[in-house]
Amino acid sequence: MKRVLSGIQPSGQLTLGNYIGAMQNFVKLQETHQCFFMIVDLHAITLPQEPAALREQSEAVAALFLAAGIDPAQASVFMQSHVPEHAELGWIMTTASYMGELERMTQYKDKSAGKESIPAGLFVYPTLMAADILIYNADLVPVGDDQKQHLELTRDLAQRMNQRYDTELQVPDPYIPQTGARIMSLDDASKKMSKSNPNPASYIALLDEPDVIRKKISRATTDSGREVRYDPSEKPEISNLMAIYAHCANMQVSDVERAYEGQGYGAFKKDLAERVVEALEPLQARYHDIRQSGELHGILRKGAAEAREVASTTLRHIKDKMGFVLPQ
Ligand code: ATP
Ligand code: LTN
Repeated sequence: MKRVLSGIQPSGQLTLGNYIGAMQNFVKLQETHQCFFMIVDLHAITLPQEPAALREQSEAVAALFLAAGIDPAQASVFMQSHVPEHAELGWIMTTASYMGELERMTQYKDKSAGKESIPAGLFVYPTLMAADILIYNADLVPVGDDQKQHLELTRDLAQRMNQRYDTELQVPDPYIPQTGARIMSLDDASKKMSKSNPNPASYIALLDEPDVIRKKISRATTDSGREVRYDPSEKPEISNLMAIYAHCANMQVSDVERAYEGQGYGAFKKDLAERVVEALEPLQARYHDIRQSGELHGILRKGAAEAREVASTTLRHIKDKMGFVLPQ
């Protein structure tokens, strides 16, 4: 069975962008692949996190994975920090990478822009991500569009290691949705929807109450004109809302366009809010059940044990090939 690995940072409340860009594919792929899905807490601390918030958000992301439909009997769900092999291979991958290639990463450039002192962890972030993926020899990595560049670096690092040390690391492929790979911010369609945006009106959190969702959608900015037409370059704002609609209602954007022919933005946005509420309600109900059930930690323990079995074998293989004296 081919392998899949992906992760989401517990750096805030998960948004519809995370759901549409990544989690919906996690759920789909678990049917046909051996899957590892983790909460990347070691990545989240590349920007300062308040300890109580980090703990709460990490548990919330784990519960949301399950609420979205990830089945712990089919996929391994775990905290990155519970598998210490990630940090160790992360260091090895840092030594295999060059400053120049890390300096080119747009996520690094965006997140460090305007900062007086740039945390070193932000800079080496992609080498830890490469370790996350290579340690499972993942074939596929379901992510949103913004992670494409990190995946390319991961592929380069895998090939470099294979050439230099004769390791047999799998060179992974990204798995990116055709529409919805980049859900944009509700207040500015030139920026991606992001859970760490300080303005909560810019995103829909998966746990937003129905009335909050309705309010955020009614206030979302829209392009001039009134035609509900999918055209991301000419009409980026309405096209973004149409992509959200299509994913929540399980339709094609072309069908959404047809359904709203001759109708204005007002009617469309009203219906969109209801489609989003309907899509999130069952997920929210399951989320609350899971948080109350007390089963989360057992599931994470099992997931980490499954993950460690694979991760420790790969790490041993890499260290052996590199010339480390292995403990006998
Ligand atoms: P942060 O703002 O803290 O960087 P984020 O919201 O970008 O967080 P991540 O944890 O970095 O979320 O991403 C988790 C997954 O969700 C990744 O696969 C990422 O590509 C995807 N993703 C994040 N935002 C979007 C978006 N707006 N549209 C589609 N996919 C997204
Ligand atoms: N860098 C990703 C999160 C992430 C990830 C991974 C995704 C960390 N490790 C491994 C896929 C595979 C992000 O910022 N969205």
